[in-house]
This record gives sequence, C-alpha cells and structure tokens, in this order.
Amino acid sequence: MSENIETTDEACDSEGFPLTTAPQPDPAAAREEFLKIYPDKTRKKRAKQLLVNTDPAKPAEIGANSRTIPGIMTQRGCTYAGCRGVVIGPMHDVLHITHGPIGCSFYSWQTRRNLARPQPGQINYLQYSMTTDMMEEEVIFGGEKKLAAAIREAYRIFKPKAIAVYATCPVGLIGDDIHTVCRLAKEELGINVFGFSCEGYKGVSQSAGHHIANNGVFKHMVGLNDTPDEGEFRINVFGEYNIGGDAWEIDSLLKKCGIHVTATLSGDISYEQVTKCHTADLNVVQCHRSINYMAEMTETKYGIPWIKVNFIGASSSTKSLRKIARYFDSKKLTDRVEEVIAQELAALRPVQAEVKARCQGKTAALFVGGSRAHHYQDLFKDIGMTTVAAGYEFAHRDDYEGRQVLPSIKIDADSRNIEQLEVEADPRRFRARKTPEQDAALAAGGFTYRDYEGMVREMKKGALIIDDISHHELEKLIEIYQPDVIASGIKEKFIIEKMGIPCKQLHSYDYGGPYAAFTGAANFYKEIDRMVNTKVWKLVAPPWKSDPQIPARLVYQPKASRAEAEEATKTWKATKPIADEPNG
Ligand code: CFM
Repeated sequence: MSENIETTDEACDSEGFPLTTAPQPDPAAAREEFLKIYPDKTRKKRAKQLLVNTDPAKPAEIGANSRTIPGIMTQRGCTYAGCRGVVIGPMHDVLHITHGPIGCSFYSWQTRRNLARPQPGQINYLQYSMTTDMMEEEVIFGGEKKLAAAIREAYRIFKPKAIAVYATCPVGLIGDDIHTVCRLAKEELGINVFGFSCEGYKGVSQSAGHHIANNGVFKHMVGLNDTPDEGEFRINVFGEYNIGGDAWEIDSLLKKCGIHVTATLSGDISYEQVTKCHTADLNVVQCHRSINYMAEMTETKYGIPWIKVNFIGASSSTKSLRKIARYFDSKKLTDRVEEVIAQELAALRPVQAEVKARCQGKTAALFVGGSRAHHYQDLFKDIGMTTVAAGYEFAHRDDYEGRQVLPSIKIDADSRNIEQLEVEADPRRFRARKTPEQDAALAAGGFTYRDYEGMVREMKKGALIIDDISHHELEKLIEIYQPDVIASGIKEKFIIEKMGIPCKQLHSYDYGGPYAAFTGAANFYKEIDRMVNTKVWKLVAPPWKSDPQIPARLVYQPKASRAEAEEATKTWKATKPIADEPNG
C-alpha cells in the first residue's frame, strides 16, 4: 500500500518533486549574489551556512548552531524564549514566574498561541504573565528577596501544584541564586518549586533554552507519579506545542485509532500528565530540535524507545500512523489505523485535488525555527508546490543532515555552556519495552528507532539551504527567486509582503490553524490556495517604485569613506522626511 496520497503524478520530476511552472534561477549564482555584499570574514562564515543541495543523499556539512554575526539581522530569539516560551510555557497549570525586568515577561505572554483547554477540575494559568519586575535596585543589591516574596505571593493567590522560575539576563549577570530560593520555597510551601538558569545570553539562540528546559523538566517533574494511565497503546507525543490547536488534531486522530496519549510535551499539558509520562510505552517525536534531549533521557532512565514522526501533511501523517502501528505489532491496531487513514484520506482528497489544481507548479521558501521549515514542505508537496529554498533559524547539523552526523559534531564553548545531564537506568523503574527478539523482528522489517534523517535529504536537488537567514539574504532571495509564498515569522512578514510576496507565519499561524493531521492539512491547503492565488500582493506598489529619489537616499554604500558618509548624511538631512512624500 502506498504511503503517498498521490502515487503517480506526471507533473513531477524524476526525484518526485512537482515541476515548477516558472523556470528557476541557477542556485550557485544566486548564492554568490547573496554573499557578495559581505566583508571577507563575514562572507566566509555565511558561506558555510548557505549551501546548494547538490546531492540530497549526501548532505554537505552546514555551519549550523553557531553565533550570529553582530550587525546581521537575524530571525533568532534568546535562550529564555526557548526555555520559558517554548518548552515549558504551554504547561497550563504550572505557574510560571519570570525573574527579570518587565519586558521579558511581557513579550513571552501568549504570543506563541499555545492553546489550552483544561479538563474539569484543572486550572489554566496561561492567561497570566507573572514577573518579579526587577528594577535598578534589585540589579544593584540583588533580587533574591523579591523573588522569594513573589513566589509566596503567587502561592497565596493561586495555590498551584508547581511553580517554575525563569532567570533572565540580569539575574545571571548579578548572580542571584534562584535555585536556592526555589529550594527554600519548596520546603516552606510544600509544593514543587524549581528554577531554570535560562538567561537570554546563555546560548547562541533559543535552542540552548530548549536543552535547559528539557533538563529541568526531566529532573523536577518526570517520574514523580508511577501510576500509568489506563488504555492500550500508550504513547507520549514529544515536541508538539499545540500552536493553533495542532495537538488537539493529533490527539483526536490517535484516539480514533485507539492509541492513548499519556502526555503531549508540552502542548495543552497539565503538571500531572508530565509527572507520569515515563509510564508510556513509546515516545513519538514531532519536533526533534526542541525535545530530543527528553526522548534520549527517558529512554536511558526508563527504557521508553523513541521514533521520529511528522503529523504535518497527509503523506507524513499516514507514514507516522503506520510506524506507530508497526511498533505495537498488533493486528487490531494495524487494521484500525488503516481504516482511519482510508477515512481521513477520503475526506481530504477532494479538498486536496481542488486546491492542487490551482497551486500546482508554484514555489515556496521556508525559514522557520528548528523543525517546521522541514515538516511543512510535505504540506506544500501535497498540493503540487515545490520548496526552492529552506532553512532553520537555530537548528543543529543533525536537523539538516540527519542524526548520523551526531558523533562528528564539534562541541564548542557555547554548547559546553549548557549542562549535559548524566542519566542512568533507574534500578527500579527501567523497563525494556521490547524483547531483543521483538526488536530484531522489527529491524528485519525495516523499522528504525531514533531515526531522524534531517531536512536536506528530503529536499530537491539544487534547492538552497540557508541557516539563520539574514534580512539581506531574504531580500535577495525574493528578488532572484520570486517564490509564490514564503513561510516565516512576524519579524520578516511585512518586509516580504511589501516586496509583493504573501507570507504565511508558521510560528503563530497568523491566527489560523490548526494545520496538523489530516483535518489540519485541509485548513493549510485552503489557506495557501487563498494566499498564492490572490492578486493583491502584485498590486502593492511600494513608494520607491514611483519616486526614484527614495532608493537613492536609502541605498547602502558599503565602501563609502568617512567623508562620503558624512556628505551623504548632510544630503539626507537636507531632503524632506519620507513621511511627507506622496504615497506612490
Ligand atoms: Fe520546534 Fe516549535 Fe519549531 Fe521550536 Fe519555535 Fe514554534 Fe518554531 Mo516558533 S518548538 S523548533 S522554538 S516546532 S516557537 S512550536 S514555530 S521557532 S519551527
């Protein structure tokens, strides 16, 4: 049985990618064009992060997870964002307190759209944004007392089961000992209180925050409750954060198949569910980047194996369901999974066919986070669109090239900065989920564990792979490639749209979604159809198109001498402010 929803398609090239309607530029020449503006040192570094996919079967080494060069406009966020905002933030009945100035807390307050629908009797703190609101006085004299008071106050008002405290940049700089404050609060209040040293500067991006969060959740929450859920085929869905309700789609799909989700980490999850996730029998990993640490640690300590899945796109969801069924090796489950796949595809096919007729041959470029730039390519492929360029903001080499490169990744000072927990098998609770014979039988049937192959192998030959793309490169990409849609985030969105290309935000989904599973796929198809087939973007005329003076004033002069630069500033001051220009 085929895993693809379209098996034969004459509109595809020899690699199976949809043929593009418009002829595509030479990628090597485009790459040169992107790089040529940079000074030598910068160009050398960016060249390692900007590659042409010359041989998808043998991905070239990419300079991922390295520091962004100052002066380059990056898409990245900070370590605090990766810890508080991404991995732990969605836990809806853990009370999150940011120890820091007010802005860190404000900007991590619900901007990510990880939705929660607490069960009866559960509480949802996600609407709240709690902070110690550090001021000058605390930065000078220390903020530990204020933090202890904030924990007490929060406890008095809310009586939560658990409080998590997050350190921001100034906390690390002045050396507040949040862990001792948390330990004392835990003793005093009799609830679980723990801290995260996730200062924004701790790593090169939010990726460091994921690792810190995984460590903390593993140390302070996982394993506290040994009572397993009832239900057969118990799994955890790791690396799914319920953006726009995605986890709910995945949950209900799995439920239809008879698969029980003990915990989704951490989309719409309660404290209680996290504490018992070690009782499940399989971990399925959706976002490898943000949670591979947890998958590895729970396997070592408790014996739960993990597999990579992807519930984004119809073909990928189909493959993932079949893989889970193969693992459990139950005829009942396999039959049920096939029934569900057939039903879901029957409902989806008419939508897919209708949209595909209008989108076939169009192109997309994706620059998002550490997993979606890969996963969403399948959704575009479902509707006949090809990804001509893609990159992650902060992923590591394994997310591009596959986990087989892990042993060859050099640990630099920035990575060494993040604690690597020493984990051992739990003498009492480690339980191998399969016998060696069962594992051998699975392997003989082609089943693989811990099997993330990375993004590059699944991309078209000649596609551009761009890590931590800069605004300059993005603008050049638009000029040269003119993709029909770009999927990225809010920081790029309006630049892209001003250049006449629709932008689909893949972080918060622009208030759309869900896009996961078959039901979500239908939403995505329709959304992309609407975006790439509207004429509105082509009708947008930026002012510089009708006023030739504007580009002359704004153009960047990299080789200008000091005197020339000063002269240019005078001219700038002498001209009228842009706001007064007639709007072309
Ligand atoms: Fe994983 Fe995510 Fe992503 Fe991510 Fe993120 Fe996100 Fe993302 Mo924004 S955990 S790596 S740190 S799939 S918030 S839900 S969309 S950058 S691609």
